[in-house]
Amino acid sequence: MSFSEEQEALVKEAWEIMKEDIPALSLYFFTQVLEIAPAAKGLFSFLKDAEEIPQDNPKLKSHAVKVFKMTCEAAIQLREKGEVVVSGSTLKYLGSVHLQKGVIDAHFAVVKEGVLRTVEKGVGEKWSEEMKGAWSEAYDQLAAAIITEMKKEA
Ligand code: HEM
Ligand code: ISQ
Repeated sequence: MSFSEEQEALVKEAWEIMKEDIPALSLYFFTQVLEIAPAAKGLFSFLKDAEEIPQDNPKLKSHAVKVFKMTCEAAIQLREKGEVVVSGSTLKYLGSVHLQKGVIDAHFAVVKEGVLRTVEKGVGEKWSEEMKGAWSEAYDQLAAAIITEMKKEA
């Protein structure tokens, strides 16, 4: 299935809205991920020794933002090229970070659910099945690229 201009626009539209509320949405994103998989807390350096999710941690925010921005970039590439292309060095870095931290395939579905819930919350009444489909597709393709790299390095 190819990725349409409309789908690309839905991903971009959501991110434009979400950008305005990064602190709250970053917190919400981590809360969702940890609600689904509490053990994932131990994987993140800035969470593992904390009692609760820190309310104003720059690392937490920047990590959350990276996941959304990269998914947004994946959507643009999917529409332009029909596939997600992550530059070689970035992909190698992503593969090795996740491998080293002990991330497994199954975690990607958890983070996906966290991404979708956060977009839903972030965009409010603009949320739709079409928007969900567009984010899902872009995330899946990006995740597949990272997982392939992790397998190469394992
Ligand atoms: C680190 C992106 C999926 C757990 C990172 C970093 C990026 C990233 C860019 C490096 C941040 C930095 O050092 O500047 C992504 C993307 C994903 C994804 C785009 C999916 C498409 C996952 C999954 C897990 C995970 C499924 C498992 C829960 C982690 C952990 C770190 C990390 C534990 C290291 C955090 C630390 O510094 O302690 N990720 N990630 N990631 N990611 Fe992911
Ligand atoms: C995975 N990788 C990097 C950052 C993240 C933030 C929240 C949930 C999962 C993540």
